[in-house]
Amino acid sequence: PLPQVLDDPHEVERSGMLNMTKIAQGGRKLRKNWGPSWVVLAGNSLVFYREPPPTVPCTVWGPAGSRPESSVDLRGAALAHGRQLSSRRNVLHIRTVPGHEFLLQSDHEAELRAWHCALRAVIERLDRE
Ligand code: I3S
Repeated sequence: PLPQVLDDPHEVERSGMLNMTKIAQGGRKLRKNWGPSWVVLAGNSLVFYREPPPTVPCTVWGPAGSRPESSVDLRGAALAHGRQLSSRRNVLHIRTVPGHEFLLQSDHEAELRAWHCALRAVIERLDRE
């Protein structure tokens, strides 16, 4: 099934390149596997693409027709600093209701802080809905 965000491309809150690793899937711990990802925050979802769109920053969506690598529903998700979970700097930890957990990281502190604010705002909005 297509992620719900594709139904409404106007709701993109933020997009950009981040380093990402999943650390748990359905409550089961996974081995870290850090890698770059094009991340799109839109609607109630966080969507991960392997590649950025070809015309950054004109296009906020992934490459035309490209399929996301994965996406998660942020309703009820928990957001926290990830500093206890990684030796990297500027790390965010997200845990979703079904127990999927991942870390997002940027070498640029301001970039990660902006993601933190955007994610917090979306999660708080979803909590009120
Ligand atoms: O939380 P950990 O186990 O210290 O995370 C590190 C390891 O996953 C390591 O992989 P291997 O154990 O397969 O060699 C990764 O290469 C590191 O990047 C992980 O630590 P950081 O601190 O980068 O999240």
